[in-house]
Amino acid sequence: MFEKVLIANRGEVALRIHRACREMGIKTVAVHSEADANAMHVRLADEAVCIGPARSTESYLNKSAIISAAIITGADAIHPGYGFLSENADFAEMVEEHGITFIGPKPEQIRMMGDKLKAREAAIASGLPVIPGSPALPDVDAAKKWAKEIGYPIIIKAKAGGGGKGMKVAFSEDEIETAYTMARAEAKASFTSDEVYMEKYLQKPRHIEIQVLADTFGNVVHLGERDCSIQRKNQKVIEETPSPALNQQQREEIGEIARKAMEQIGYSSAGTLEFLFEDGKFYFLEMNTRLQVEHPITEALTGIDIVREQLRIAAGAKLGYEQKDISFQGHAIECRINAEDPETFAPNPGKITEWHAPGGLGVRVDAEIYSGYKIPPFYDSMIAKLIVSAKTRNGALMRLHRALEEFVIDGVKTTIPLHQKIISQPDYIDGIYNIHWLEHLLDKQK
Ligand code: MV4
Repeated sequence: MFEKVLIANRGEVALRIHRACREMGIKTVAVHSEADANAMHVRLADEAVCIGPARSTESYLNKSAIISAAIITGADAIHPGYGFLSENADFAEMVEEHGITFIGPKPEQIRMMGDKLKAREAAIASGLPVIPGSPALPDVDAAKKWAKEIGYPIIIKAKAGGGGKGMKVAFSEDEIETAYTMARAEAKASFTSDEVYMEKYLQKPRHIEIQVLADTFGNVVHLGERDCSIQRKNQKVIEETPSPALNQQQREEIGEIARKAMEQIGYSSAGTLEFLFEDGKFYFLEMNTRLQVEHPITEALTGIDIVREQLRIAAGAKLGYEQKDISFQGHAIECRINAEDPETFAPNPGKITEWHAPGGLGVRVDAEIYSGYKIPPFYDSMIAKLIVSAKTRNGALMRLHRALEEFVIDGVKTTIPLHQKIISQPDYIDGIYNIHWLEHLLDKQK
């Protein structure tokens, strides 16, 4: 096992990784920007290195500063967390070139999944169901030809995309030219490539993802699904598992399909396969090769520490269990709590004057906040994750009401009132929602 791991991240995920390392007897190195000198992950780590100014391009995205910090402190592995450099194949490669282990999949796998068209091809080859779609579209005429073939409505996506950027929908041929031109321009502005492709547009899907774990010996297990349909502007707000939309047969089928596909691809580490689910059918969307924000709800059902497994796999250990050894117990829901105005969603950084996290049976709070902590204005506004679990969905919902009520965060506005509103809606209570549900709810209340 590693002796010392450098955590190339900040916020709750830095603390999350530190906790897994501590329990495994691994020493930790925190890296931080000048703005994060007082952060909890910096205080708890065995060592800390300042890697640059507040702006993340000069600190948390500064590859050579991070690798230098690892060399200076003698860290034998780097965990990238989520966001920042976590899905940067060049960084993973650079880390390995310096004789340091990158805690994640091989750079080639990160690179392949980062190219949405290549990921789609790999998905098809490994038996995953995909949405009817096109190859790369060189011009508007090709776009029109493929749209006729696929049938309207269609969606044009960036090959190097993800996260919803550069996506344009067209409902008929007269909308194609604008959609194509705009998608291409957005892709050029945001990504390394301006190539685009097309898929049939699904109008009311749910977003369901499958968590997998794979070791470097070809052993793969899936850890079930997460329903992440409650989102706003491509940012997830609440996630739950199991999905209220699936029956046991659908759940086992998609889990097994995902597991076999990962075997076929030769994937290793933790990963997540994203699907759209509509009218009883799954369609592969993309794969995330990193630890995800919402991983704790899966941990709540399976009892498996996903970060610990990432560390073990990266150190060359075998999974040591099979699919049949994994059991799923109860129901879990996660709320992402942001320092934002709950109505306008304007970021609201500042000093936390009072902090009291809820507790009790089935309640987990992942955050790195303390009373008196000053949230810096330079980063993502997520300040805490509240994860509740219980034997049933209703039990988890009741517990979530209780825990949200108990939460005290003073000094900044937070999205706690938004969560209270969402979980009081009859449709949410009944589990009836799709990826547009929250945005519709917010529109209605304007
Ligand atoms: C789609 C889609 C409908 N049909 N593809 C958005 C983020 C990117 N990862 C893929 N996305 C979508 N792709 C087809 N063919 C709808 C979305 C989408 C979405 C997907 C998942 C979660 C939230 C979403 C919000 C808006 C659109």
